[in-house]
Amino acid sequence: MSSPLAPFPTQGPVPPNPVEQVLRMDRMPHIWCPGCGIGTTVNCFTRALQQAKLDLDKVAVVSGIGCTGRVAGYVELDSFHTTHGRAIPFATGLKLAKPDLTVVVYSGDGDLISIGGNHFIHAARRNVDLKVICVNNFIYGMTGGQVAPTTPGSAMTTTTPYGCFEQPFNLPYLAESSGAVYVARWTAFHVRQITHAMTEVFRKKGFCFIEILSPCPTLYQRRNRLGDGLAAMQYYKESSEIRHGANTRDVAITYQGPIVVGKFVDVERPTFLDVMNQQLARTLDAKYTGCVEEHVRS
Ligand SMILES: Cc1ncc(C[n+]2csc(CCOP(=O)(O)OP(=O)(O)O)c2C)c(N)n1
Ligand code: SF4
Repeated sequence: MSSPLAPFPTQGPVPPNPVEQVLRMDRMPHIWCPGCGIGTTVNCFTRALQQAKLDLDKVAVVSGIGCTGRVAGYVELDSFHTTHGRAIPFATGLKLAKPDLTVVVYSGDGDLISIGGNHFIHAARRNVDLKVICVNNFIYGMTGGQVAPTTPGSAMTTTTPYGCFEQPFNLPYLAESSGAVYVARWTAFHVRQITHAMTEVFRKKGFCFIEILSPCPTLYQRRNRLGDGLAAMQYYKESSEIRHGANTRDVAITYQGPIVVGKFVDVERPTFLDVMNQQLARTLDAKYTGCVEEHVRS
């Protein structure tokens, strides 16, 4: 029986890879381990940028520190690799100084929710117009696999050798209750849905949060004897249930348990800049020009 797939061409010019246009190819090979899910999310990100037809000169990526934090260094955009936990305050400053930019924060669960947790809740409360992408591998990857505020109960990490006994954050619930206007969760298996979600948030104003569950075969999978990156993908595929609009209270993750994915929140609320402009115009009347850029610079 003949194969339904066309044979991969082995001769002739290699077609250009559309993703490469958005990557700093001179920095390749990247540092991520085989089977790590971070690169998969970056692939989705580059495709979403192209699908949303954004002017790439008006997109900035801000990362903190960690394996995920390295994303900023690999994208051919104005990108900033900041300090640990400070991606959100840096991005907030950038957005307030240059309101016409699409500002993306791309970081790990430890960076965003542990050391950066306070910044996260306040930026969501203020509805700062940031697109926050959180790669959640349930662990501190870069520093050797310590427990994170997302590590599920009973999971092994270097700092919980008898199993984690802390209650992890349910990130979609945290984001929604802090004030995020868009909240979604996908896994590294759901590449089309991730790309779609990223495209949606590029078009939306306000604090948008996408959590992406992602394998860390080197630390999380290995310590828990969960197999390689492919085994993690199999787990995501078999255990995920798409439930758009699910109550975020009900989407907490348990160790190797079911995973609720989907778009949970998509609402409208005035952004920090909208409210600030209204308030200052009301108070200062004609003296207020409404040009935030000028005010910040003067
Ligand atoms: C102030 C400060 N504290 C601690 C560290 C060490 N550190 C670097 S990355 C990191 C955690 C990274 O975990 P996560 O954000 O989950 O990213 P991953 O590496 O898993 O992608 C820590 C604790 C640091 N660089 N700076
Ligand atoms: S240590 Fe884990 S998170 Fe970091 S690159 Fe390797 S697999 Fe990815």
